[in-house]
Amino acid sequence: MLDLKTKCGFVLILGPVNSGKSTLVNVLTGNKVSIVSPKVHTTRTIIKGIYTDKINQIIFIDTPGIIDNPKKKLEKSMILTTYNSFNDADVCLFMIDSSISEEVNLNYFDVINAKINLSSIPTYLVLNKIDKVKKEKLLGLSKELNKRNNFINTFMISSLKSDGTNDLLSDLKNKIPFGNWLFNEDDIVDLPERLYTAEITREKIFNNLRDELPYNITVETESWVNNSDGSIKIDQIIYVTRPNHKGIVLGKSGKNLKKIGEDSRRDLENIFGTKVHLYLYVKVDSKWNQKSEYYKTWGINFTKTEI
Ligand SMILES: Nc1nc2c(ncn2[C@@H]2O[C@H](COP(=O)(O)OP(=O)(O)OP(=O)(O)O)[C@@H](O)[C@H]2O)c(=O)[nH]1
Ligand SMILES: [Mg+2]
Repeated sequence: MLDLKTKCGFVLILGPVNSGKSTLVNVLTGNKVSIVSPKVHTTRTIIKGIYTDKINQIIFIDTPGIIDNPKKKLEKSMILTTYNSFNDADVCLFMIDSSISEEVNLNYFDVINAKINLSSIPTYLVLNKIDKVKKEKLLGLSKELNKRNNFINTFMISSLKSDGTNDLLSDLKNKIPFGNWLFNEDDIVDLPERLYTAEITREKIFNNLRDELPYNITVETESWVNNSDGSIKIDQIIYVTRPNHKGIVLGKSGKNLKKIGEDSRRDLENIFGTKVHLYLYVKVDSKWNQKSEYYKTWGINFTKTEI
């Protein structure tokens, strides 16, 4: 039976790469749900972060960022996944990095709006990174984008500094429909634990290794054991595509891998509130990014990549 005392809705966060979508999901849910890095295309699939208070349950759908001209198969599949998720949402946040050029942002809007009609569901315009931008620029950008689409509201925020994010959350609570909750009140992320922990390690790879290398890497949780003393033992494999990449991931005397492991373990211990024994192994598999199993675990459609 429909419960009119509770509300429940899906809020999709959509936008160009690096605009701060995952940072916003983490701020709004108050949890580390989705990984963040200064590099583009950090998020590879749909991650659902759950916010619950006494009345409202909002499922924030974080998506892989859009790029103008995707070439690689992984990029195309990721972007297609984003577009396909649009119809699952009650509300959409079109989120951009307001600190980059207005021309680039308007182009992003045109690219995205050509694929999905942003006015077909209630869509907010969210200008992020206002900590780096002058007010006049923000107002100009907001005006131009509002000319192009009938946004139901515009928010200017800094996800990094949690500035304006509470107002956005309050507004969203008014927009989501009445309905029964879909998750338990203490659920924070709708992603299997093994994938979630692999994501945490992938974030450390993005943040510790330079340039293009992280794009050629994936992480798999191979085993997970809950020990009787409450601690968790996790074995993960870091797949690289070339033998020389293995050396770079390891670093001199294993220095890089040690740092990645320490950073990841620290995060995992905070998240799970218990001691974590994390063991990382590096393996070469030149074809990991062409295997359908990989895409399947991530809920990405491998066979269809026409955008
Ligand atoms: N100055 C500033 N930096 C921000 C803000 N929000 C996010 N960032 C930074 O922007 C970078 C990208 O953030 P993400 O949250 O990973 O961006 P994303 O949109 O999820 O990126 P993809 O997953 O690659 O599409 C990170 O270095 C963040 O710390 C903000 O409000 N201000
Ligand atoms: Mg992201």
